[in-house]
Parts: sequence; C-alpha cells; structure tokens
Amino acid sequence: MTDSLEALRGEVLERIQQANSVKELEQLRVEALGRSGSLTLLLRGLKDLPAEERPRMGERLNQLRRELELELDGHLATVNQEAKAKALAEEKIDITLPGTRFERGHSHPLTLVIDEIVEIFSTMGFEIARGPDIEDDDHNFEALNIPKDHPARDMQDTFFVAGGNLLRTHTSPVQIRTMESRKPPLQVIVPGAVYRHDDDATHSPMFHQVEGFMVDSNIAFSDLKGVLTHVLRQIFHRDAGVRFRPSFFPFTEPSAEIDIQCVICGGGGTLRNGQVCRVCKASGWLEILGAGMIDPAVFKFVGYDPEEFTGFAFGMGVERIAMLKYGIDDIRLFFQNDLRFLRQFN
Ligand code: 2NM
Repeated sequence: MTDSLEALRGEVLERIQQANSVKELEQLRVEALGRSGSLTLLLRGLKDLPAEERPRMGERLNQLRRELELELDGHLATVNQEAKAKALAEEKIDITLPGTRFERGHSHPLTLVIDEIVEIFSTMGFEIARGPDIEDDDHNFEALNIPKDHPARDMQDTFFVAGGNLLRTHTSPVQIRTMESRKPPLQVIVPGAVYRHDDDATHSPMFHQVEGFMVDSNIAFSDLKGVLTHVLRQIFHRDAGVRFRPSFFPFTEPSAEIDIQCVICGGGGTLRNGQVCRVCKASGWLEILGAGMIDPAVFKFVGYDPEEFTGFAFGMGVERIAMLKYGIDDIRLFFQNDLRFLRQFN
C-alpha cells in the first residue's frame, strides 16, 4: 500500500505541474480526491490492513490529501493569474494612438458661386426667395408673356411631368409668385435649379440660375445699369469693362444682353502667346447676363398697375459663371462627383 501511495503521489503531482487550465485542474481534483477518486479508493482499502497498521497509514493518506489539495489550489492560482495577465496584455488599449480621422467635407463649387452672388445682392438690400421645381404652365410661361407658339415652349426644351405640369425652365415663376403675393417696393433674387432638354459640354439638363428683380414707383434703366455693372465687377473681382447690347425677351422691354470683358484674354482677343482666345472667340467679350425693364404685360398678369410701378429684372447662369471663374471647360464636371475635381475647391 505504501508503494501505491507513493506512485499516486508522484503521478498526481506531475500532472498538476503540467496542467495549464482551470478545467484540467478541476478534472484532476475529481480524479484524485473525488468520491470515486484514486485516493478515496486507497482509503477504502484501509479496512483490509492489519489493525495496528491502519492508524499510521490513515494518517499518511490524510497527509497526502492535504498536500495534493494545497498543490492543486496553488497551481490553480498560478494558472488564473497567468490567464489574467495574458488577457490584459492582449486587450491593452494604447490611448496614445491617434483617433480615426474623418475627412472634412466642403461646399460644391456651384454652391460657392451661388453663395458669393447671393452675398453681393444681399449687401445691396435684395432678399432671397425660393419656389417649387415643378411648375404650372401659367407661372413658367403665360405670366411671362411667352405665347403658346413661342419657341421656348417647344417640346424639345421643356420637361413635362404628369398632370400637365413641367420642370421650371427658369426661376422666373418664383418672381411671378412673389409679385402675386406682395406689393412693391420689392428687391428679390431667386437662386435655384432649372431644367432644359439640352446636354453637351456647355449645357446640362439641370443647371442653376440666379434671377432677380427690383420694382418700385420710379425704377429706371439707369438703376438696372448701375446695379448689374456693380454685381459683375464684384463677381469677377476686376475693374473689367461691362457692355450692354440690345436684345429681346418676351418678359422685358427694352431688353439687354450684358457682357463682361473676357476674363481669359483681358479683352484683347489674343493670348500672350499670340494665339486667338478660344473662350471669347477673339471678341474680347463674354456674355454673362440677360436683363431688361419688366414688360407691362407681366405686371398686368400679377395685378400691378404698369402706370404706377416700373422695374428691372435679370437672369444669369451659375455654371457658366463658375466655368469662367475657375477655367472649367466642361459643365459635366460639376455633376460627376469626381473627388479629384471637387477637392480642388476645398
Ligand atoms: C432674364 C433676362 C431678362 C426676368 C424677368 C423676370 C420677371 F419675372 F420679373 F418678369 N424675371 N426674370 C428676366 C429678364 C430674366 O434671364 C436671362
């Protein structure tokens, strides 16, 4: 029995040393010290010994049980400690690492130009109005003195939607709605998206305008000239020449097209290398604005007395201005969302 005891002691102590998990150690405890464990079996064998040997052997077995329990507990603590240290090392957070950087966005180039134009007019006392992209025939055409057979009404230019409505082809219907609901004096600009059936390097089916008007009891063509000359010089940051040419719009009379001296060649029509300026086609001038004195027919539609009020109105294309300002030769770049293009405006 002494031999079995020593053999059991050696085996269990070795297995305790080799165990490296809580689970293994608990299993070992059951196998060695449990109710049907090896040590318990030896204890049961005591009754077969001669009576005088039993107390001594019993005492040795109890001693071994205490020794093994101590070893098990000790090793269990070591294994637990090691597991904890390992978890801590693996889960360590380095709070000195830099955080995830989120890229900061910025305004679209067209937004930059619209904001700039709006700011210039705001400084002169103009308010900003907005209206629906989907309009009716009355506000988009009829009120603006555009007759039923006018080429601007051609199916090829206008996008129609269900119910006889259409996508506004200019922001003028907002001017009409403003005049319908309010009385002069009024100084209003209307920035916004407009839609025309057109698609090439200089035309997009959706583009942006800033239109506006000023109506009061004594507005003259000289007011139009002064306001719009100032605005153009502000937009292009130049002491550039400004030129007014007679033109025609159904909604204004008289009407003008307004040019600014070419921002590329400076008005000379040729580049420094002697080649002709392709942007102004060697003319030295860029058409940038349409304007005129609001036609009495428009005033009658909105319920103003043309004998009491006069006013001027104007319209400009935002994309064209942005292309000239930034030297962009294809309008489609504004709508392709290519970050290599857009990031240049950060
Ligand atoms: C332009 C050119 C000339 C214009 C006219 C009006 C309204 F509604 F007051 F009659 N709004 N905008 C106008 C006049 C627009 O764009 C080239």
